[in-house]
Amino acid sequence: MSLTAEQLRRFGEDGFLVVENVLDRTRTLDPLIAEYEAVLDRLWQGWVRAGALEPGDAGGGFEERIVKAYTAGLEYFQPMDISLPPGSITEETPFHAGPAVFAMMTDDRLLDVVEAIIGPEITSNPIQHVRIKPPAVDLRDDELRAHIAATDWHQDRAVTLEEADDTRMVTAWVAVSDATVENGCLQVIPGSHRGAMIPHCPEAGQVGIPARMMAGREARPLPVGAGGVVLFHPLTIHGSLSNRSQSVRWSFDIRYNVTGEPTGRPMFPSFVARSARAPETVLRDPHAWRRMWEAARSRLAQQETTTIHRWSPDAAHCA
Ligand SMILES: O=C(O)CCC(=O)C(=O)O
Ligand SMILES: [Fe+2]
Repeated sequence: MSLTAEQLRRFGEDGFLVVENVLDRTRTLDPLIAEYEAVLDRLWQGWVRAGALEPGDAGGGFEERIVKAYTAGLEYFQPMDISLPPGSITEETPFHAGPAVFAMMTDDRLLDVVEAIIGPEITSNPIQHVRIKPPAVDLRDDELRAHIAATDWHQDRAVTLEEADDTRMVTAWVAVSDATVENGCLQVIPGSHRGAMIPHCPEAGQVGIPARMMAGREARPLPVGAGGVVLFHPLTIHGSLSNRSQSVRWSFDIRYNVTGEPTGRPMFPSFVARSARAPETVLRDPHAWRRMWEAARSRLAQQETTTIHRWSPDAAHCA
């Protein structure tokens, strides 16, 4: 699967592209969902053992368990995320770097569309997350985390360090459940990638573009079916809607850059996902990938804090 000339032209013009049916349901999505069910099952057993949940409470299916865990104040996000968090990291900081996630990130059909945009020397960039978002009605009023509630307007370039300001990269936003306007799909400002990087501000638990910089811009929501992907440029302004549905909205956002260029998060591990020039450098072992993250965690546990972006709330543009 590749992109047509017309799709590439639209990506160049708009700064984003919706591609339906990239990931195969039985080959890629089902194993991914099964892997996360197992992760949640282990978490659940731990919560029961710790007395945070009633022993008899099976919780129901995946979605019911997510909502129940959230409502009980149990932290499900970080143990399911495919990255370490910013700030303080310890040897015990949980994350999930499972084989089905690795298979999704290195999926041939996905890499084909990425190759159409950044070429055949592809590095998996470590700026990556899972987003499993409960219905907004179930969220606490003060819930502001972008992996759980709606995401504020931002450019992905702004969540890299300066070293990656010239890196050729692309974000692939992968829908695991159908993403709809109602359940909080991605939204973008078409054509915004042709502008410069806008100063961002750390505020309200996220890093976002100050509201006055968003005035007069027209947003486009991007619904996409499960297995579909939204590709976008690192300067494309985007965010996501809040989940007004009754069910959980689930996506991954992963990134790729041209091999050899700075990832923008050098303290986290990247790997070669595809290479025409040096195919022997491609990482094929999911366990080696997990060990890279474990090694990064041990390293980062030695330091007080891990900083992942350049923005200060004290900057003049944030006043
Ligand atoms: O899914 C979301 O809420 C936001 C995703 C995002 O910011 C990204 O994919 O870069
Ligand atoms: Fe983003």
